[in-house]
Amino acid sequence: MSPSVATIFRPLVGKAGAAYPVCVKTAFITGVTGQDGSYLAELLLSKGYEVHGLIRRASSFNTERLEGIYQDPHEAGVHFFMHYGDLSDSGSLVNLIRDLEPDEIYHLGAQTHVKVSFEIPEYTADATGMGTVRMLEAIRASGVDTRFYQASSSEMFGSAPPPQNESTPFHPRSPYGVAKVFAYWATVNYREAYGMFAANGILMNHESPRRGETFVTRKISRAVARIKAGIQDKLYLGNLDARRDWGYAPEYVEAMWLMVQHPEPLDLVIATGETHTVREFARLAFDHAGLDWERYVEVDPNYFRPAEVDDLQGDPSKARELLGWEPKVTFEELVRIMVDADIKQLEDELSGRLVRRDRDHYR
Ligand code: NDP
Ligand code: GDR
Repeated sequence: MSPSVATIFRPLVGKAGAAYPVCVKTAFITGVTGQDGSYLAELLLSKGYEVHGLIRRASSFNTERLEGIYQDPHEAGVHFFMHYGDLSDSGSLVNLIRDLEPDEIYHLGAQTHVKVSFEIPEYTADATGMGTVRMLEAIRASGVDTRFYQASSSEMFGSAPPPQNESTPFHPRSPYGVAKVFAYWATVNYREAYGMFAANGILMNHESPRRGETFVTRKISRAVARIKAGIQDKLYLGNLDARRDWGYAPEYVEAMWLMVQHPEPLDLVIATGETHTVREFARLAFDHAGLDWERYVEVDPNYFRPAEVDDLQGDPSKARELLGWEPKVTFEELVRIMVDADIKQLEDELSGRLVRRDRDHYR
C-alpha cells in the first residue's frame, strides 16, 4: 500500500483483513458525496461490502449526504472509507485503484449540471468526459481485475424523440450531454478493446431529498418549504414545458448494483416510462403544501438553456427483462417525499435541531 493511502486508513479492513469481519466485496465509488453516491454507499454497506469513496478537496465540508454512514477512521470495525482525489488527477486514481483492488468500481463523479455546462464547457468535457477515460486507464495501468459501471445519462438522447431505448441514436444538446456521449463510447471501447467488464447505465432523471439544490425538482421542493414558512416570496424557474421521466434515486442505485452483478456487461436504460412537465411537478408540490403555485412561480428567461432537451421518456423494458428491475415510487409519491423532507429539514434548521457535523478524516 502506498503511504498516501496508509495515512488515511488506520484499520484497513482489506480482503485479507483479519482483525475485523471480512467483507464480501470491496467497492470504489467516485462521486460518493453526491446524491447517487451516498445512496449507493448505503446500499453496498447494507450488503456487507467494504466501501471506499473518492472525495475532492473543497474549502468547506462536502460530506453532508454521508452523515448516516460516516465512520470515524479512528474507530474499530470501519467499513466505509473516504480518500482524497480528483477526476482531473490521473495519479490519484491509479494509486487508489492499485492499492484498494476493488472488485467493483462505480464511476458516478462528474460535473453534472446541464445549464452550468454551457458556462464551463471545457471543464465539463474534462471532468465528465476525460474523467471516465482516466478511470478506465487507471484500471488498465493498475492491472486490477474489476467491474466498471459508468453513469451514463438520458441527456445523451437530447433531441431524439421519445420513447428512448437502448437503440435510440444519441443527439446531445449540451456540453454535458456531449461529454457523456464521449464517456459512454469510451466505456464501450474499453470493453471491446481490452475485454473489460464495463457497463453503461443510461439513467433517466432521478430525484430525492438529497438531490442537488439547483436541479429543478429540489429547487421547487425547497422553495415550497421556504414559502410556506414565510422566508421566501417567489420561485423563479425557466422552461416549464420541458418533460422529464423522473424516478426515485434510491431505486436507481439498486439498478446500478444489479447491472454490475449481471454475468455480462450491459448498456441499459433505467427509467419509469412516464413523463411529466416541470409545470406539473411545480403544481403538485405547491398543492401538497396547500399553496397555489400560480401565486408564487415566475418565469425567468435567464434559466432557459441555449439548447433544450424537450421530452424524455425512457423505455425500461430491457432492464425489467434482464435485471428484474422495476420502479415502485410513483411520480406523485416522489413529489410528496421531496416536499415533506424539505419542510422537515427547514423546521429542524429553524428550531436549531439540525447541527452540521464535520465528517472529514482531516478535520
Ligand atoms: P451529483 O451532482 O449529486 O454528484 C456529483 C459527484 O461528483 C459529487 O460527489 C461531486 O463532488 C463529484 N465530482 C464532481 N467533480 C469532480 C471531480 N473533478 N473530481 C472528483 N469528484 C467530482 O450527481 P448525481 O449523484 O445526481 O449523479 C451521479 C452520476 O450520475 C453523475 O455522473 C451524473 O452525471 C449521472 N447521472 C445522474 C442522473 C440524475 O438524474 N441524478 C441521471 C443520469 C446520469 P462534490 O460533492 O465535491 O461536488
Ligand atoms: P436535467 O435536470 O437538465 O434534466 O439534468 P434539471 O433538473 O437541471 O432540469 C430539468 C428540466 O427543468 C427545466 N427547468 C429548470 N432547471 C433548473 N435546473 N432550474 C430551473 O430553474 C429550471 N426551470 C426549468 C430545465 O430547462 C430542464 O428542461 C439532470 C442532471 O442530473 C444530469 O446530470 C442528468 O444526467 C440528467 O438529469 C438526466
